[in-house]
Amino acid sequence: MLLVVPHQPASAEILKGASGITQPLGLGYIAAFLERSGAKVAILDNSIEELGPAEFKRKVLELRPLIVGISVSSSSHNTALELARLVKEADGSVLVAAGGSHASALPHKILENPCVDFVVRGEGEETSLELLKAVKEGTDPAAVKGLVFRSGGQVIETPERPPVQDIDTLPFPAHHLMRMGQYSLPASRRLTSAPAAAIITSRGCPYGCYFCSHNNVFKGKVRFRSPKSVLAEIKHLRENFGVGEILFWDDSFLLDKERALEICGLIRESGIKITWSCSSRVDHITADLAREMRAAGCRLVSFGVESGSPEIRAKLNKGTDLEQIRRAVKICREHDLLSFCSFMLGTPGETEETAAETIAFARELDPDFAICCIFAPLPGSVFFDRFVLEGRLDVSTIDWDQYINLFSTVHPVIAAGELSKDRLMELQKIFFRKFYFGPRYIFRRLAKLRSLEHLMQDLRGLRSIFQLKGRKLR
Ligand code: B12
Ligand code: SF4
Repeated sequence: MLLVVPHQPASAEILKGASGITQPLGLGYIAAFLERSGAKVAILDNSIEELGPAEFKRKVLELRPLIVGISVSSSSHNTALELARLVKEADGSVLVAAGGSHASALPHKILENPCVDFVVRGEGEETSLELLKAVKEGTDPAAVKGLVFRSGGQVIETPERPPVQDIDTLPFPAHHLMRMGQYSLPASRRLTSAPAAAIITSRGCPYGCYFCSHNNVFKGKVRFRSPKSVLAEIKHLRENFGVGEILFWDDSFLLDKERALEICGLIRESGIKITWSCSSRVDHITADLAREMRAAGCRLVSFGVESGSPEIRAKLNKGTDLEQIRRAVKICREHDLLSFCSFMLGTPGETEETAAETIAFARELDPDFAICCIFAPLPGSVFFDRFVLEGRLDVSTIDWDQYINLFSTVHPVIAAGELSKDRLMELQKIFFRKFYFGPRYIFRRLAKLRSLEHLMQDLRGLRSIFQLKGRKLR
């Protein structure tokens, strides 16, 4: 099986400079799971390799896989389907399976494309293995849970695949199949000059923010890896790939406080010197936790703040308030942890006044880094379903390239509140200008610069912000 990450759409041209590209963990898990059962697997990350059509077809012909599995997120929908077409052009007998967040939310829509043979819904490890066996042995894929496919002019949807219960039983992602040296962390999250890698230590999130699509893949209750398994992966990355910096990509790394404390304790006891960062909800970080995290090598915590307007926050069902956000950033400051806050403009109900509240709140909070996305209703989220139901979004005509919502070079997909698309793009620029180009911020960043590497990292981030200033919309 050949597992493919599609290249980024053209609308991500500015984003690419700042966002970095981290290891494709989802495909890495599937590859390792298949290899453990004796299958031959390869990973082609085209967001890194950027093979053109001819080279990609050559690669397919050279590897001759039974199945090409393509990861589909909303923003990579178009490039994913372009690759599916190229697979069929190269060799019509190779089967194409699509999986990932977007494919799991809209499997029937994806299957309308004749170049896609199967859609894998939800977690892909067990379903991919069973599908590969069925194809190899010529048995009926209808017996494989978690699939949607065409058969005899009909679309067959097999029963849902239950998520893997004990995620400690999964092998580590197949790093040996990735070009480890070519990955990089987002500009604002890069903390050292050491080789860096991403790890995911839990699956799922128990909250229900209306803009979020986390339930597409990790349904049901949250599952955690044991602290021991997390430490073993850190050691593995350090020993085999020289990794000195880790980004934990969990939706909320601090969700289980005891487990987070245990992970910190194990890192300290092991004597491994590793720098790391994670994401958390603002209501999960506490002073004692922050102290332990700092002592274990954590340098940055990222928070989803979204809006500075209480009225908009209620509409998002975020379940946290402005006071909790202020507290979280203060805890970071007091414990020498950098804070990174993500904001969003253009959600349902947004007005000039609420957008101004968000920009003012970002400045008041004054975290070390801030980004501001323009809202895009993700398939699988409450907002997406609402807009489709209200006739404000038509799934057949959406341009998925518009789903790049940070530094995009095309208009956002929808003006969900009272502000026009042009005004939202203007306000996004104003957000970055006001946040990053105030004298207080510049002075503080300069005071915190520790090395040439830090300076280079700041300059990379700034370059994208400058590009935003002069961006020409397609
Ligand atoms: C890391 C990450 C990123 C990294 C990507 C790095 C990388 N190489 O993977 C960066 C920062 C670049 C990124 C960017 C964006 N991201 Co992102 N990201 C994540 C995050 C936090 C973790 C992904 C991960 O590793 N998960 C762990 C693995 C195990 O799960 P998985 O990837 O889903 O894979 C499993 C299944 O999906 C399935 N599967 C996946 N692919 C395939 C393929 C086949 C063939 C098969 C059979 C199965 C299969 O099997 C896997 C194993 O079980 C997720 C949230 C989350 N918790 O997953 C959001 C998430 C994937 N991102 C999301 C979004 C919206 C974006 C952006 C559009 C945001 C933006 N500001 O523009 C961009 C677009 C990027 C792009 N070009 O597609 C959404 C996706 C929604 C959607 N409908 O597509 C998510 C779900 C966040 C959310 N809660 O809404 N992201
Ligand atoms: S935004 Fe974060 S907290 Fe809210 S549902 Fe998504 S992953 Fe969970």
